[in-house]
Amino acid sequence: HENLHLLSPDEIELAKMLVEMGQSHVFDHWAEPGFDDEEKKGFFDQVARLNSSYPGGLESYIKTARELLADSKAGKNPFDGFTPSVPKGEILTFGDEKFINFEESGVREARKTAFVLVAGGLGERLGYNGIKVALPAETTTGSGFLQQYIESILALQEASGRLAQGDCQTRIPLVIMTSDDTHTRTAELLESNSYFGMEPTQVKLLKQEKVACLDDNDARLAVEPRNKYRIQTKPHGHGDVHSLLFSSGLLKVWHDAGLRWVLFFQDTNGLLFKAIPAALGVSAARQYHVNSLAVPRKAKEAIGGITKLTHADGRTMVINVEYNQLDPLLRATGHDDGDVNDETGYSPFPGNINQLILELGPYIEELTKTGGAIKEFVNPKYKDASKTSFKSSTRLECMMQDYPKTLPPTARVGFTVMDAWLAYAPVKNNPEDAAKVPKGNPYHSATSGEMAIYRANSLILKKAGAQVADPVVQVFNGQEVEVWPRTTWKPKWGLTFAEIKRKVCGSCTISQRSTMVIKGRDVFLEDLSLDGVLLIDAVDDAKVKVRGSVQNKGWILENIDYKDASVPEELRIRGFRINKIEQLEKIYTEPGEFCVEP
Ligand code: UGB
Repeated sequence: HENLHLLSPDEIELAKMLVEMGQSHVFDHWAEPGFDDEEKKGFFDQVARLNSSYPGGLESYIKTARELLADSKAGKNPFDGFTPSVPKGEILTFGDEKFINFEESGVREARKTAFVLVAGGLGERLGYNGIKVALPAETTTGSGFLQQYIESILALQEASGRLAQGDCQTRIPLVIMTSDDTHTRTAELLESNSYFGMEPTQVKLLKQEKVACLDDNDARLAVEPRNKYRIQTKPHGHGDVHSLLFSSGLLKVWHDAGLRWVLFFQDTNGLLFKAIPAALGVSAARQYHVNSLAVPRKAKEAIGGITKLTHADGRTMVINVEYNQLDPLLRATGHDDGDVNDETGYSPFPGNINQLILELGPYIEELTKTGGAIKEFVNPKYKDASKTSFKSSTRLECMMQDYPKTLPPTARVGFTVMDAWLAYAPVKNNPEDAAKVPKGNPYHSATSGEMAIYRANSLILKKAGAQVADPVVQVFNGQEVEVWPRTTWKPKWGLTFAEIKRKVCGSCTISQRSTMVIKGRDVFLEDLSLDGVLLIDAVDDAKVKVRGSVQNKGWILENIDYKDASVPEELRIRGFRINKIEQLEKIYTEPGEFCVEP
């Protein structure tokens, strides 16, 4: 009370709200007026931010927290009354006619799509000190995840524009959700790399705020241990992306500009854009309001399972069930073995890779009702079985894939299953944890993420008619991986299978120890026999044919130990580095027709 005269009317309102919500303890031990007055202002700035960034404000946050904490204490099953079953969706096989048709229509849809990258997570499991989108997706070219994503969107923009009678005006929007942990470094990465070729106005960064931590089952706000004038905060989860998009006003801008889709994706999946054209094609053909990309999932693998839930009262929904909930849910509903592989060697529940395509119109309609609030959950770590106190403060969390939970039953919620080798290879686990992954399950490490890119490219080239040598098995950082030839290309060279097939002609062969990098749009491989390293870099108007035999000493993968601090962290987490011994490199800086015939 003695500090009241220091406060503005808005601050007094906030103080009242806190007291009414049973939070007067946050003012305990405040110094008398004249002491720490700046800190007190800082406290109200923080409370104002916490209040305005949460749909319904802090009051609503505290109320929801009390309800969810009571449910958690009572051990209430969030799926009470629901029976799980395997839902039906579109299952695609890479390279067949259906796939090629979906890819073509997906490229058409791309110019009506906004892309949203959720990149607010620090990636604690990976133990990398930088931001994950800056990590090289592979070290043959060193190109980072964000660079690859942006180059893929630009390639889609160009290809989509070409199909639409040469529309070169369209600029596909990209939103990146950041957090305090990633914002500055993401902005710097973009600025210092000229936005990787995008118009700066095409890219918008939306920063998510953290939410207040809670000390007990009454949802008492946790005060920072080292600063009594601050409330402790933690990340709220990737579900924030919906309310942020809604409050930014961007959805309306996109709708007015004639866009039809919003595509959400995560920070470290180097394969993602190989799956996007076909998935967009599926959304358009099936008129899905929600289309989740999925891959066959090994039972107990740490990705959610897409599940149909049918309630005793008749309600149904198709939704992601997180990996830690699927097994107990199955056991509780008569599946005594829980989450197990079937005769195919995979769980019957497709694995959610958290790439969602939402139809913009129905999305706006829904968010107008909800304000973008997503069903939350709480996961307190209790001190003991009485569940009365926590080991450390907790907070509410939400996930972007829970968006369909509030949709009416009429909503068309579907999914698209792609081959895992084509669509999904995230970089999430540090070397030690990856080495402990059960045999046969994916490592999801920097090592496996990079190797997956080479494998996917090799398999695509094979399907396009090239003879690509089989991989050898090598061990890096304690992980056994298949090492295929290191073939990579810029997205504009081959965005779809049909395009790649057109550029691989005659009888091409690539040996296992080879590396091939194509940085050019109109590069054609004709009867190429590669045993070594070939690098082609050409401007867009240079048409380059590569023929005949290329042979040289090439580039070799050398093991490194992740504990060796003298090696840069982005290499250590892979367990290898590339020793570049000899290569054939051709660079074309002028338009024209060229032939490489060594
Ligand atoms: N992220 C944010 O932008 N903000 C946040 O507050 C938190 C994360 P994780 P997670 O694909 O393998 C998800 O931590 O949450 C971003 C799905 O829930 O990598 O454990 C972050 O930057 C799960 O169903 O993953 O698991 C990153 O880009 C499964 O699909 C993204 O959100 C799993 O991903 C995901 O964050 C998976």
